[in-house]
Amino acid sequence: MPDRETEDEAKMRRVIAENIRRVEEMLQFLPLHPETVKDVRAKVGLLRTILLEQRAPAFALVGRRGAGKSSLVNALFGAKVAEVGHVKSQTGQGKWFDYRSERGAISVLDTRGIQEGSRPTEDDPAKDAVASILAPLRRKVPDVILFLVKATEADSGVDADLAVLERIYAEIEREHRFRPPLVAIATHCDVLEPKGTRLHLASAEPREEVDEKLARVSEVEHHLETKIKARPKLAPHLVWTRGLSSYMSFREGGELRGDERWRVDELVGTLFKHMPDAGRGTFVRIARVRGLQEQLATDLTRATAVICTGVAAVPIPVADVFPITAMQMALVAGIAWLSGRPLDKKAAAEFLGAMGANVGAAVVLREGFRALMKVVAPGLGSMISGAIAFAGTMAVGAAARQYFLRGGSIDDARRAFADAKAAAEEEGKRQEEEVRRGMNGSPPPPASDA
Ligand SMILES: Nc1nc2c(ncn2[C@@H]2O[C@H](COP(=O)(O)OP(=O)(O)OP(=O)(O)O)[C@@H](O)[C@H]2O)c(=O)[nH]1
Ligand SMILES: [Mg+2]
Repeated sequence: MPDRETEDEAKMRRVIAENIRRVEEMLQFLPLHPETVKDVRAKVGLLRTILLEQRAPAFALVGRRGAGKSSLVNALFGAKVAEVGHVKSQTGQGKWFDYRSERGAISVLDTRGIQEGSRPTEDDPAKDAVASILAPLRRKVPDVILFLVKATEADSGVDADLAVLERIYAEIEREHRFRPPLVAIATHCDVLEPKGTRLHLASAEPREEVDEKLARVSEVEHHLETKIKARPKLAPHLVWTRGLSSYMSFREGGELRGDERWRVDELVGTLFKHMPDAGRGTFVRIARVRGLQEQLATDLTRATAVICTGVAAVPIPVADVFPITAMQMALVAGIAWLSGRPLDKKAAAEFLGAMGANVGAAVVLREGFRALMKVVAPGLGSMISGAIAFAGTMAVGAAARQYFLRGGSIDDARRAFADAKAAAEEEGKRQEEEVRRGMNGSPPPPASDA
């Protein structure tokens, strides 16, 4: 659950929760094939997780002083949230800390001081630096462990760090019976020779210089990967080894002065891939990688469309229209949220209304759902067919992606709506047929006149 929730957001969440509950209740009574119900239930689960059960993603950052742990946190946010540089190494480290922006928080366990090994800490001489990091790992398990090494120092001392990493894995395994994926990162790749060649602006640099630099990056990656693969306790968990640069420069006040990040998007993609759904929504809001926002929004759209097809199979005319519209509104609100906006019911309703041909926002608010229904059910008065519910929902999702994620105008969104609706019609029919086939021996729902 995102922090600092406004009253509006809390209200929107309650509305979504209520609708999800209704849909789940309905599923019990639907004369659907158990397999279909299972599928719809799984999709409802995804919706619930993304929209209602979001939490901060949790990363453990393992790396020695100056490896670039704080810089990496800033690189993920694209803003200064962590203090970079030469803050004096503190003893008694090892606490989960929530770095936050208005878009959400990432929970980080910073292992600063870990390479100081077994030197006792001031406040508790019985504990060494590693032990002080193991304690918080018992309280909370990281989604992913990130191991950071300076590209220029990948040769020296990596073995000592990896020994610490093994202890960390052993502790997590013992405590949680879980082994988080391991992502190995060579930081500071921008300062590899030829130093002046800018990897983040590679197309503007001489080809052979870039190639030379990339060859050095590969060398470091290979070295790092070989070291990790040689350790049977770590090797099975390693999912990614890459060199990158997280260098960003900020003015006193925190505004961005220079951005030399290279391959951070790739890292974001990897972290996204290897974290549970509950952290994904918050993560794509923070990291703002368009492709991942789109991916999650597309998953949500499809899930909602399938749910609506199932709901449309309820043989009670009024029962289906309300939840379908409500689910679509939740979808719009969810996509807007993924883009970084707050969850906002009014904005979602206005947007849905604007997608209906002549339905202005004011009318929508005054007439409420009756007006909204025109969007999905032009021939209202009877049931919505599953095919229309499916295509309409796919259209709503496409329009919301166009508007909220790609910054299109309302007109662009309308066009996306129309295109997606036409494109989804065939699939809608297939989906509906599937639902009908799934109805065990019960009569098919009355045909729609739309
Ligand atoms: N050129 C370059 N500099 C980097 C990169 N990552 C970090 N730095 C710089 O390296 C120094 C140390 O980075 P930090 O992010 O503070 O490192 P840290 O691991 O958090 O260090 P401690 O908190 O002391 O353990 C800072 O001056 C950063 O600006 C990078 O990818 N490229
Ligand atoms: Mg730091």
